[in-house]
Amino acid sequence: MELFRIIDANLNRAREGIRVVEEISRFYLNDQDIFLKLKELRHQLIEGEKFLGIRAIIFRNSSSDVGNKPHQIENDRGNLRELLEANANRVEESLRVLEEFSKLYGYTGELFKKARFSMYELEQKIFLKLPKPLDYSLYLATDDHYLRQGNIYDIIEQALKTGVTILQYRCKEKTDKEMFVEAQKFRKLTQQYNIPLIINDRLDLALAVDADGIHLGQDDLPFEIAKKLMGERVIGISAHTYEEGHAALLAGADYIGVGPVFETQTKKDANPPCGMENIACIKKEFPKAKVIAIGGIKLKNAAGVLTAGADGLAVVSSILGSSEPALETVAFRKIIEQTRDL
Ligand code: TZP
Ligand code: MG
Repeated sequence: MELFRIIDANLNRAREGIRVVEEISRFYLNDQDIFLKLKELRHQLIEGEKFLGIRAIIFRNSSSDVGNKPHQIENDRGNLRELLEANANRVEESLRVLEEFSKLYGYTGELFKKARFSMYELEQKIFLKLPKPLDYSLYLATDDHYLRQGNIYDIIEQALKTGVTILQYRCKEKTDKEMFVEAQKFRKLTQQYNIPLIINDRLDLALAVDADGIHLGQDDLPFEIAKKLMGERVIGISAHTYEEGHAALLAGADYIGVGPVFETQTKKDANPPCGMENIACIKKEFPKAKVIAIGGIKLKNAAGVLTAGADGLAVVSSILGSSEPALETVAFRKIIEQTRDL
């Protein structure tokens, strides 16, 4: 009888896990083929139960289940790939348990084994179709001051070639038409190097050039409105304080830019430096959140900022103002890779 509880628990776990994965394939990927295969897998479990000749639910006793303890509610969100992995693992493990325990009843467990292998295959298919999470490790933002110089596209190209992982077009004092022309150029350049392009402030411009996302400050459009208009595109929010960062992540921001961490000459209306404390506090509460440090980030302080918990370094003057932007970028990359290995 206790063994039937194991069968019941694992049939449920497998069904529930498949259902989650099914929803990803149905509503996110709109992939009918994968969706139907998962549905079939769920039906195979019903067949498996019949095959064992039991109605497992009869043996359920949730209240005396020693594993039925309330979980700590986590203030955390992963990404779709992580959600897929967690649920596919749950299914695969349950199918393995079903396979092994059904042997105790004199069955080969073949049906569950086959289902497990189908799940491995489907998991891989779905994984490859899901968007790769963005790499925020070296986030370069443009600046009007440097854009006035003719060769800015060359500098940005050098940076994209040598290790910048994300580019933000940030422009405060140009006409819409000028900004559109510049943003289009950055769109082309980033596409060439397969680097995501984020537009600062201007949602209309982001949509007009088909950017990958938008970055909003505390006084820009509210997150909910931006979300409605941006759909699946990335939304990043600037946060000066712990409270602002917390609110932005709870609202659903894909990342937050915390700063200015140090003194900066680049942003004229910048708040006083907030130091690295906020980064560590936010990461403690939201370990999976993407937290990017901005403001006065230099080679000399980069390792400290990453060690405090930042997932990425956002820089303007260090790279754009360098006489050797490619070397500067490579040096940042080296620090990032070294800190990752710690
Ligand atoms: N937001 C906060 S500080 C800053 C922005 C856009 C400017 C960062 O520039 P720099 O040159 O890397 O200090
Ligand atoms: Mg802004």
